[in-house]
Amino acid sequence: MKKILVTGALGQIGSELVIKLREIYGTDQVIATDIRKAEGRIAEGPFEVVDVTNAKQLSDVTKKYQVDTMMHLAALLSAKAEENPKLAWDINMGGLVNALEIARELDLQFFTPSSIGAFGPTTPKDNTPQDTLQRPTTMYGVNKVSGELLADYYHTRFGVDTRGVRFPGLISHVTLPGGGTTDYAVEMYYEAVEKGNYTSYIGKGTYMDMMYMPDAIHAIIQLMECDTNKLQHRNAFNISAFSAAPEDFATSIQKHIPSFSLKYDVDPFRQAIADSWPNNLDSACAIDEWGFKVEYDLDKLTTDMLSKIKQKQA
Ligand code: AKB
Repeated sequence: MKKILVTGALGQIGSELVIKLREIYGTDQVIATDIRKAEGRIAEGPFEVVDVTNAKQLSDVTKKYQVDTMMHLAALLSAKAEENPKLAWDINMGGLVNALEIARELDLQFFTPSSIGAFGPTTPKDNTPQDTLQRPTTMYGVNKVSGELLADYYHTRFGVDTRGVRFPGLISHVTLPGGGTTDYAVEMYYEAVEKGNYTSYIGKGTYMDMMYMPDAIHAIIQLMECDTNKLQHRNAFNISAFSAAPEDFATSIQKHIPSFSLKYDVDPFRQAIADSWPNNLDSACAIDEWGFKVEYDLDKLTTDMLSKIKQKQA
């Protein structure tokens, strides 16, 4: 039976991944860690406060629980990283290299996410290939490309079983994202229910890849369970559920809330980040190598998001 340590467990992905992993492998088999104290359902199982930039603290907790797998999620997202590039380097790269060193020493299976942010303005924008130009212009992107290369390096040089995906914007009703460029999509659903309108900081016609959180969680688990011999692109599989611009979300929401209205007040800072990213990725390698598949398209996601947000607020 797997024993898994998750860093950044209170974040947008971690808070749902830990619950799912505990359902599958058992509560005591999944050790949640975060720089903040445990809260909500995450507090119902093993939890430790860990700062991933503190190598000894991370190592001590990993050894204490004798885990065989690490899922390293602790990181700053794109907009936050751009506001504080040095801090982003310290957390995103310092935390990652600490985690990889522990994986090497203890022979752990290892997952860490990359992102559509690993691409840059010179990357082909449409049907972005798996293997292509990566010259990102953001600190987050620099961290993500470096992270992909570092994780590949730990596999080829030390034989660590590293795996990862390039996540698109992730949409969830459980934990709000913080400091990302794609966060507008989540905000739009909440404000559609609460106010009936939304002002988007991302401009009309700006397409980015998106995915509903249950599909993202499923993808992580599927990739980690996959036979190692099937994987050629270990650490940076392109995956996407659909590509959408703000007006596409609005049209989908209007099928449930006809009076919903969308306005724009573009934030040049986050718009510039979005403009440097692809419009839509080609997920063919993930489909071929480990059977990546999603359940939610935009309209199915909208139906579920709106009903879950309404239930929460009832
Ligand atoms: C962000 O917007 O920073 C993230 C991402 C696409 O990596 N959601």
